[in-house]
Amino acid sequence: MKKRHQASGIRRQATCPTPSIRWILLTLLAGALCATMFAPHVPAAAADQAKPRPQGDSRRGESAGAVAGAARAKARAVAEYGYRIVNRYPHDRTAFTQGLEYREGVLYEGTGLNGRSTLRKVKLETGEVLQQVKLGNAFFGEGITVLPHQIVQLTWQAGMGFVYDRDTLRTSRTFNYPGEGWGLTNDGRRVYMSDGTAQLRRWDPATLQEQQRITVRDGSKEIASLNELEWVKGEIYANVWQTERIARISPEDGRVVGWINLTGLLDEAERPQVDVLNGIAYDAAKDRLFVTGKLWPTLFEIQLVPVRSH
Ligand SMILES: [Ca+2]
Repeated sequence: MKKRHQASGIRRQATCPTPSIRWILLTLLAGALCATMFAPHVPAAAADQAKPRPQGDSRRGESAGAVAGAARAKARAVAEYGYRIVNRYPHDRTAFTQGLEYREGVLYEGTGLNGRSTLRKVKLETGEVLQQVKLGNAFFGEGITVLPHQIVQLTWQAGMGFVYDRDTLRTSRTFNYPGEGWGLTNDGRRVYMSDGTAQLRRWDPATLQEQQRITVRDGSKEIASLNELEWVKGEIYANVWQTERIARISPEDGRVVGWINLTGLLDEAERPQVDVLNGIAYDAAKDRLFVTGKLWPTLFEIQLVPVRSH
């Protein structure tokens, strides 16, 4: 527009009678017309976009902030899983399950409650107890883990654990630890132990001496009441006491990398007679995952179904 006004202004002055001035004016007029005709068409918005913005431009700031926020939210989000029931197996309704593992065709189970605590080998398909030992009435049995030649069992508040010969289930020794005993598992090189807090202890499997503790967190939130544990393909699975959720935990730093939601696994009609979900076992040879609960009538083989991935 500005150029058009300039051109029309020149046209209004083109009545000057002097030939040389007229020639100069005509030349200028032609130049102005050419400039108008061949100037690139730039819409106002495009022109505005083409301008370099100062670094503090508010719109650009909002956009970068939104991107950063979305990235943080994505980093915080952990994978979520539901489940599909693959098989149902009978489970002893009187077994107050506190520890569960599967090795070479045998289910190993530790049970709790004073006067009812046991360590047992169970036939998966039938729930038949193949072999068992009872703990003294003073002991409330807790988590177990199976080593190549031994089985380790915790007790809840006695601060004492038992080591059994894997074949005979005879007690070979006892050991002590501070605090409460809840869950156990091992990866072949290290034993992991839960104590009801958000911490996992790492033990030397030969000495059962503590080497390290890691704190389990989902983002910045500590996840307390970690109970029964299981080593599954490089992660520690831990069911959280009084919930129907299993945390999938990185053993390196305690970070929760996924949640398994087992809501609805047990029929509502069976709920009044049972206690909480507790008990995870993994059959590494056949990639089978088993879960059950205290006094549950059923042990489930499940497959995880992703609900939300990273
Ligand atoms: Ca287990």
